Amino acid sequence: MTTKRPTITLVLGDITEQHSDVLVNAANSSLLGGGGVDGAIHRRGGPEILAACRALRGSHYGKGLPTGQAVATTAGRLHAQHVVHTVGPVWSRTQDRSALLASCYRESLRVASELGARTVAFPAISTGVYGWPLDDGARIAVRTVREAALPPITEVRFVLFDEEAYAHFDRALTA
Ligand code: AR6
Repeated sequence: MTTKRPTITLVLGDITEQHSDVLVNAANSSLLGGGGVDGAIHRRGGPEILAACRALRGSHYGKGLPTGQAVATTAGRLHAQHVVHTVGPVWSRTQDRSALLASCYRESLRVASELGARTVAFPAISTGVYGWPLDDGARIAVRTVREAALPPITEVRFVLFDEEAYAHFDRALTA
């Protein structure tokens, strides 16, 4: 039997306004918050998420969550069951870190599927503060999600914050 691959959809908007079983956070390895998506998720999700992140630091991730890995917490007040936090790589001109970026998408989907999620919403990981070029970031995101077949996930939604990011994902999807 072949496993059905999830449908990929694109949305222009703010990930914190999405309704989805899992919302993915573009976090940093401290798990203690930051700017961009991370700041917005903690602001709108409320202190429960930070408390859960602190607990993870105290238990499994004393040294922080390594780049390319993913871990779940409560979604607090967000319209989701869980937030999955992943740490994207910082863009480098001299080093190819694309395997780590792909790993963020793959590991987030693996964690979401273990939680029984049907729908997963992603931001464009690493393409903000971490400086990854949008065209390449979009290609890696789409390619990695396309390769994944992780039941019960049926829909993967990329939530793009501006027209430029949306256009890059649209191009990657139709390529
Ligand atoms: N909804 C959807 N997309 C957003 C939102 C939002 N509310 N806000 C920003 N974006 P970034 P990174 C887009 O910087 O590059 C944080 O400080 C944004 O336009 O959030 O992985 C963390 O703590 C960009 O396209 O994440 C880390 O230190 C994309 O989301 C660091 O930034 C990712 O931008 C992680 O940097």
